[in-house]
Amino acid sequence: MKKKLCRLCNHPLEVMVADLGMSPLSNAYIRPENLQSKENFYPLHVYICENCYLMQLEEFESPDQIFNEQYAYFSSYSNTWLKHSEDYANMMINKFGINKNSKVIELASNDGYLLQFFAKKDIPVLGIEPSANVADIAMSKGIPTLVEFFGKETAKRISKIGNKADLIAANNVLAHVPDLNDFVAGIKIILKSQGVVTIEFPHLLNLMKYNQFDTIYHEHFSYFSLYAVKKNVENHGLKVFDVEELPTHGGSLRIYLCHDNDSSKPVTSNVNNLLDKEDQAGLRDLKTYIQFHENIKETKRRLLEFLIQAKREGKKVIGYGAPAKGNTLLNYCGIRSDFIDFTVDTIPYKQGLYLPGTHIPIKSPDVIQNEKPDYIIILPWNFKDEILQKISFAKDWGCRFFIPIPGLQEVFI
Ligand code: JHZ
Repeated sequence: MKKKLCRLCNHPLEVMVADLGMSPLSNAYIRPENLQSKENFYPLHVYICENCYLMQLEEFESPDQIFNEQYAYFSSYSNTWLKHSEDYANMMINKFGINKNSKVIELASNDGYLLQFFAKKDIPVLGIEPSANVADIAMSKGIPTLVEFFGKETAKRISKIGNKADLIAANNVLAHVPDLNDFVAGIKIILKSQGVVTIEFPHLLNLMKYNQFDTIYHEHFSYFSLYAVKKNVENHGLKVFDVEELPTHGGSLRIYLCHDNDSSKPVTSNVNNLLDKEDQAGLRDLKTYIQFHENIKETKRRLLEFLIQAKREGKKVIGYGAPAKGNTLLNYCGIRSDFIDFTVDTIPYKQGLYLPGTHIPIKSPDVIQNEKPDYIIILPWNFKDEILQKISFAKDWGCRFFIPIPGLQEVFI
């Protein structure tokens, strides 16, 4: 058997952190006419590199099989996320003087959810997005978008035609990149000499601390600490000059990068403070990862216990949301429509489809009123507050609301 190697530093990958069984691709929602066809399942085994501490999965499906014209994730369907993006745009404009003479490039620009806030202020933007269907939406909003994967090759091509950036944003994309070295090398190429890069990613510290194991799926090749990302970008002539902790996606980091020779941007104390915090949380101690596996198994036992009891009592249980993370949870726990009748999602593209592996139907949230469920399990727990507002009407018939992560718990409005 071929030896597994760390995708960042090539060290042999020998420590498996968690075994989440076999799972289909999390965004491979199923059309009704394909329900009887075979589905591909792949091992969902998580490894930690003992050298650079990058947590990672092996690559079973290449990115072009995942991010294509059928990609089901549209960033603009959450008000929370749109607000986060608008606040970011305003902050960058003020903090770094981004203006009509600047160029903002977003890597994995999705449906234009972020660049629209720069474009509205007449700031030139360019999106790079490999999924044609979501890129089309961005273009229909007037956001120029290149439909391709980003890496060294694309970077060379676009910098040749004068497309270097004053600001590069890369939100929730790093995890989706199998060749991290190629991606970061590309960033170095398109960044102007005084330019700034911000990268947001869910923080490994929170994934471990709050048991967010459902965010592990094949589309996410890696799970990042500041320690691992810092090493990576430094190898490519970039420096992390600041870092912020954000509440998004269960707790993310936003790191600020510039060229390593850009002396106009001194490194703030936030960087070392965060590295210390990671150390104290045991991110470079293998024992932390063993405990994580135990927590995952206990979450499964508790959730199943709750559902078995609910079904014995004849309760109608539905899901809210059809996020990719829900598919890891449901497949790992073996929860199908025997436990959860159906789920609902506001993204029209997902309505009428079925969840991969578990074949739970996805409906429009409009059906909740008629179906009058007893319990609703909110699968995108990261949007709990926004969703609770939307379903508060179900309290009229005594419906109760739950989130599955960090462990099953009832939530209240
Ligand atoms: P959401 C995504 O993961 C995709 P997912 C991606 N792989 C990534 O990296 C992470 O985010 C960070 C629905 N919804 O965003 C919309 C409602 O129905 O938590 C979505 O289907 N009503 C790129 O897919 C889902 O829930 C609502 O009011 O796990 C949310 O999915 C809201 C707010 C959402 O991420």
